[in-house]
Amino acid sequence: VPERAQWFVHDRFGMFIHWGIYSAIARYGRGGLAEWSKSLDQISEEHYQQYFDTFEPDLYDPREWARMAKAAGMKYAVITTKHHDGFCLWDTQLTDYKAPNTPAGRDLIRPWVEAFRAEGLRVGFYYSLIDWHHPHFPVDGLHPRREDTALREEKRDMAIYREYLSGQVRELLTNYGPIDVLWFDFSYPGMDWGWARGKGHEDWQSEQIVELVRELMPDVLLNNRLDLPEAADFITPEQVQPRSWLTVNGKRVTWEACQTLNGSWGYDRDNTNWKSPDLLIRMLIESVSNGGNMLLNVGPTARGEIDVHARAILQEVGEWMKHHGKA
Ligand code: FUL
Repeated sequence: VPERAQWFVHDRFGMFIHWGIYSAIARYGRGGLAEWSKSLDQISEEHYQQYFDTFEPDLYDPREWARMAKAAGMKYAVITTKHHDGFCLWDTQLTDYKAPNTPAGRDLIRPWVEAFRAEGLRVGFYYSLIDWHHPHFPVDGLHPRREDTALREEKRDMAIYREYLSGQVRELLTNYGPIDVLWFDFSYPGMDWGWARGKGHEDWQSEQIVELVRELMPDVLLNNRLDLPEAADFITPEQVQPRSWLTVNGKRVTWEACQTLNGSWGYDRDNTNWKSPDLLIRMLIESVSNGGNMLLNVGPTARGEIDVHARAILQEVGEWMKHHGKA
């Protein structure tokens, strides 16, 4: 394990936070993932706009989130600065599609970073490579084909989107102090980006993204979703529980299983499929005993609250952690 990842393999337990205007939809898309609603339920740009126009997180108190994470025994946290819908929680200068232009009226990432740092937690940024809002994002193979798809594809220029992407990465790595994890999502080796565009890292020019990241912040940890295995500090099994130490080409690697509380990443109001604290603790133990981390997700509401069920679960996990000297 390289020097920069020492803390990661020691700390082991983190909080994942999926929050955005999709949190207001608060229900699952067809695949069961609330944050995918726009794509899976084929919500039009015009219709989706209402969630932007009414995004007002009056209960948002990142200090409370940070206290909750800490009390649960978590040592770091990763938040969605931008998810696939393209909405940005920070005050980016590169698009108007951002929290300061909603009724929220401000950068929501800055106070988040300050609050988590103040509780002694490390901070990470999730950043979506996919962007359903950007006019130059290639319509990808996962996005349902619509009537206007061909037309939209024709006009797209990946080079413009790449500029945007690296510009935003630059903002995130220069305006918020040291960041511990950069969690890109997603492009995998061999993934086919569909009709209009090439495949994976060549299209993203992931090598250049990595170069930029390393120039700006040599010690930030990078996940493996840039389709560039050699640049990854850790790999990210999703919603599966590895039962042994994960390997790549026969070599043990650093890994982090990301897990949901109820199957959805984004807030899903009617979903009562909660994992029990007992199960989650076992999953954490299973991860750690096999050399892995667990990044456990919460999906706050559009008002900015971590809902009462999630809170109760975290609290119980925290009691176990405390009892075992881990919190
Ligand atoms: C996936 C995304 O598509 C999901 O919405 C979620 O963010 C998960 C952690 O990664 O690839």
